[in-house]
Amino acid sequence: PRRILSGIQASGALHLGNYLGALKRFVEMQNAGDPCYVFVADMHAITVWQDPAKLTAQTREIAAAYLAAGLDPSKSVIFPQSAVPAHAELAWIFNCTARLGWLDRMTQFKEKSGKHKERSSVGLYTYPVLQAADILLYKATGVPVGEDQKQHLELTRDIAQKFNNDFGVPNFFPQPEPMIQGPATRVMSLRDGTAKMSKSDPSDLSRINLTDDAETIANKIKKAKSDMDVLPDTVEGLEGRPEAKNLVAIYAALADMSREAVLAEFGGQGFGGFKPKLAELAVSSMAPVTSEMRRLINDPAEIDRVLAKGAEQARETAQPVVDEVKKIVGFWQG
Ligand code: AQP
Repeated sequence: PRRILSGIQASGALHLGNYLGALKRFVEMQNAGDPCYVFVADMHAITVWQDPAKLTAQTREIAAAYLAAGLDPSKSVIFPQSAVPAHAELAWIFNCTARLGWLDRMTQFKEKSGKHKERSSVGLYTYPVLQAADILLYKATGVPVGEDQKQHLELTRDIAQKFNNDFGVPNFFPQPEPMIQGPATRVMSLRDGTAKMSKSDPSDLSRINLTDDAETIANKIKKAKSDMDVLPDTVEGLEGRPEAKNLVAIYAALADMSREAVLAEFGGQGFGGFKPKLAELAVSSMAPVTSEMRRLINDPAEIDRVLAKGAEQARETAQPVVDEVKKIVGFWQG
């Protein structure tokens, strides 16, 4: 089987993009029988300022979302990144493998640092190197992520290859495959079909949060930007209509249908008919997840038990790999 690894940053509220692009996919892979390592990326979160008291709560919140979405701690290893020191150790070694020129090309850094590059943390710049360590430490072969992470995954593959070449250890690190599949690899803003749905968008109407109640979800879909035309019969007919394309993709992902099948059902109808159906579907598929998430957040002891057990299992897998890497690099062995 493939070994699956993925994570989500502990940096605030999760949205529908994270749910469809990441969370839901982890659960599908777990249920297909692939061993899954799923972590809460608290070390990635602090690449931008995080209030320490909130960071702990946010870490539990992501863990609660994993469990609520259907990850099962008896099948998947769920852990906080910082509880496994090998992530930081391997990231340092990879900082010495990766080239400045490679990192200079990363578009996410350019977007997130914006006009304030000089004032960004060094961690934000080397973020993709830590991500490479996260993945290769477990010799993961499959990484389910959204479209926005594709470039970072390519960097991970470059780092794996250069490490193997530099130290003459062919195939020591595998080449992990990005698993960017399904109808919702890039969920767009509800206010602008050309911008990614993102937690940093100042407009709350642009996204559906996993903590939104049914009424809020329905209202946001009602207010979502759309156009005056009816829905087309074919996927090609969605080209040039970014908002329509996004709403159809969201419907397809939530209903586990292809976009073709959605259009076979709704082609010829206007948004006045489609939006209420989408709202109904969004509420009915998200409500069980959000209510279970709320229950778990009120029971931190249960979450902490899961994270402690997961951290122990993750350390057991990671430690021999990092020990081997240190030997390969030539670090002194006592
Ligand atoms: N809009 C999206 N559509 C599909 N997948 C998405 N992901 C994020 N946004 C979308 C996927 O969610 C996983 C977790 O990503 P993260 O921890 O890196 O969170 P993020 O990218 O910081 O989330 P945001 O909202 O995009 O944050 P900002 O606003 O800070 O940029 C990843 O698999 C990601 O691909």
